[in-house]
Amino acid sequence: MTRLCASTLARLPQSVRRPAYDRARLAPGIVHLGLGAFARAHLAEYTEDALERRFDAWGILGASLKRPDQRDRLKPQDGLYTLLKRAPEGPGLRVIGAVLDVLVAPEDPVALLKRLIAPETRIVSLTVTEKGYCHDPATGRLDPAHPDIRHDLEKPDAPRSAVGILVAGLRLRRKEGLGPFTALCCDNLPANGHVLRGLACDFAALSDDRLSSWIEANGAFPATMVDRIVPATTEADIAEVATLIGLDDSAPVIGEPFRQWAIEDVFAAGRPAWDQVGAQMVSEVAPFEFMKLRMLNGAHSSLAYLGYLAGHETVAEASGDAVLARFLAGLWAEIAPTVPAPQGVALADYAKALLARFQNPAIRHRTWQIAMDGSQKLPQRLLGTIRDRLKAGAPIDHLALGVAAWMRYVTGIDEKGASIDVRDPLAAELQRRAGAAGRNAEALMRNLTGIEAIFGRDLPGEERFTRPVAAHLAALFDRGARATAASLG
Ligand code: CS2
Repeated sequence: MTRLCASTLARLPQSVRRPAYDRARLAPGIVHLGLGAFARAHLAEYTEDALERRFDAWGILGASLKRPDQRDRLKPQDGLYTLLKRAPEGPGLRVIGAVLDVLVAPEDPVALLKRLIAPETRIVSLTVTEKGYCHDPATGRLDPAHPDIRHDLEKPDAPRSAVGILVAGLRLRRKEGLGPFTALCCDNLPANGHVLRGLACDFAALSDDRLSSWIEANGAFPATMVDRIVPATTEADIAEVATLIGLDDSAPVIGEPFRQWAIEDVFAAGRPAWDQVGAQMVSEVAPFEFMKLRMLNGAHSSLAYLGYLAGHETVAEASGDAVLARFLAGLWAEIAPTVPAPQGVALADYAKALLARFQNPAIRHRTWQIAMDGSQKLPQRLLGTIRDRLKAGAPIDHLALGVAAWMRYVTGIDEKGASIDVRDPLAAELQRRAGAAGRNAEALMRNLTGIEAIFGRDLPGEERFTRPVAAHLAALFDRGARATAASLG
């Protein structure tokens, strides 16, 4: 079958939406670090809409920080790819044109730095996942001992971490007398703009205090809340897209129809007209972020661990299980009082909409995928909520079960005795600590809560936290995830 690319665009069936602007005139204004499926289904679609609304030099140049596969798939397609939106009532198809090219940083770090100091680069956006920030998830501060950070301090002109790349770009721009680009964090971190600014300043200060002060004074790091459920693309998706569009596309992305983006409107050098295509430009992102990280991601992670242990492959299956759906309702009832609702939003409606999104039968989002990197996710998804509940003297039964399910999951053995492929930057440490405890719930809870980068210094000594977690953990070992969730009532 013929491949999707600029010269075959015209062959798409009428039903497939395609770029409604002159792509040949599009120049890059955004460099995106970590051009994975999420960014191509979220930032790139908003940018595509903005280009159609008001054409300007806001093409996206992607940079992969590790592997070449996105470049290898997208380059032969001139950057074009299909966004397949899966709704219960049927699919929607759109070919996105906003991505112009993809660089692979480790192959040619100098080419990437050149792009960062090009005057036309006005935004550097990032989706590098939680672990990509080389920080301590419990405190949000840079981990100066991280191997990538140590590497970048030694080789500042060939950086490989996202923070090292950003700071190298800012350093060179300062040297050239150029203003900074806006660094736009689009990852699920709390206060993500503020955290990224801190990381950039911390990193710069390790070699040059003046650069750190310059970044502090001049840098632009808007906070954002990003939302769209985007499961990893499978071979089956690739085959289905080919049938639907009549062309081969090696790089389609799959997403739900829902999308949301709240952005703090503090850009250093302009931005696309995202506000005209549905993004919410706000002065305070925090209420959106609390709502999303705690209600959506907190529930997603808890459901992923419990659902995986209960034998559910996808979120739709897990949330369609009456016992787990009831668990979710109880969990949201614990989370909601800790969330200051954004203006005009009723949290009960938000939770109802979340359940419908989770249950979307057209999306196959694997519990295993969401279970990944729990050590980096737990602090902002569950532990902050738990701290707030404890402060208010409120019960944390459901939240504690979410944490216990993570502990049970990282033992690496499922309820049938099969091994679990635990993916986590701390996997070796988790395995060591879990292995030493065996099936002793109290010991396992102690060993894991002892990881300060996750649980901080306070939680291990907080009996109102450790007691229910250990009790749930014992129940998970004895009776399994479903029965334990059912016992919460
Ligand atoms: C998920 C998120 O993989 C995960 O951990 O919870 O990717 C989630 O799908 C998105 O944040 C939704 O916006």
